[in-house]
Amino acid sequence: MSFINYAAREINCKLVYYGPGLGGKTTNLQQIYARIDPRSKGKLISLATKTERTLFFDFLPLDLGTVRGFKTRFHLYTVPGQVFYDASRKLILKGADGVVFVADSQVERMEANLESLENLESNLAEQGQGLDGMPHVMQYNKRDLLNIVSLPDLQAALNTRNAAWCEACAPKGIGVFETLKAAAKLVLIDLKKKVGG
Ligand SMILES: Nc1nc2c(ncn2[C@@H]2O[C@H](COP(=O)(O)OP(=O)(O)OP(=O)(O)O)[C@@H](O)[C@H]2O)c(=O)[nH]1
Ligand SMILES: [Mg+2]
Repeated sequence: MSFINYAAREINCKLVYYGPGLGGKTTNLQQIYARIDPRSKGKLISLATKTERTLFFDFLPLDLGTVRGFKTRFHLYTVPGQVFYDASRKLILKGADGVVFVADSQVERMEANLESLENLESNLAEQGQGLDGMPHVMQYNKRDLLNIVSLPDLQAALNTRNAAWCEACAPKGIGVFETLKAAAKLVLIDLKKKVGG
């Protein structure tokens, strides 16, 4: 649910990075944060456990240019991927304008990918939404590792809706901005539809 601030001529959009634990969501945000123009970013807030796993959320307000005189500001969040943090995921997903699903390409994480995708769909359903109506991008992360699932198999298993997708190696910044740009574009197209033009 984007928030349009007419006084400030600013559109605020919420983009949520979703996916299985240790898939690379937080790494995506860290890379974006490290590489973006300091003038266009806010503070990166990270609440992590002692072992560096995200407990609650990362938050990065980010300006991505102007749309018809309105500045677009994207707020990026990551959910905690570990199965038992579902309450946090539900909270963070509320009001999302778009979702990036960060899948872990490793063969042994396919089940976790599928479980997380199902969890995303059921949490969206709870708030009266579906993945079909939600602008989203599939990111196939960890392409640098050896024991990974082929692209066609990932697509067949995870991208049955034929959403935009991107291969990535998040710690090296590969695919990170491509994913963000694709997601931001979809969110803005959706927003234009909703405001009628
Ligand atoms: N080799 C490799 N390692 C990666 C890649 N992306 C992330 N990692 C590593 O995987 C680990 C987990 O990454 P995070 O970004 O913390 O994963 P997360 O999805 O935020 O995990 P949760 O917060 O538990 O949901 C870190 O050690 C990262 O450096 C990748 O593309 N290749
Ligand atoms: Mg994390």
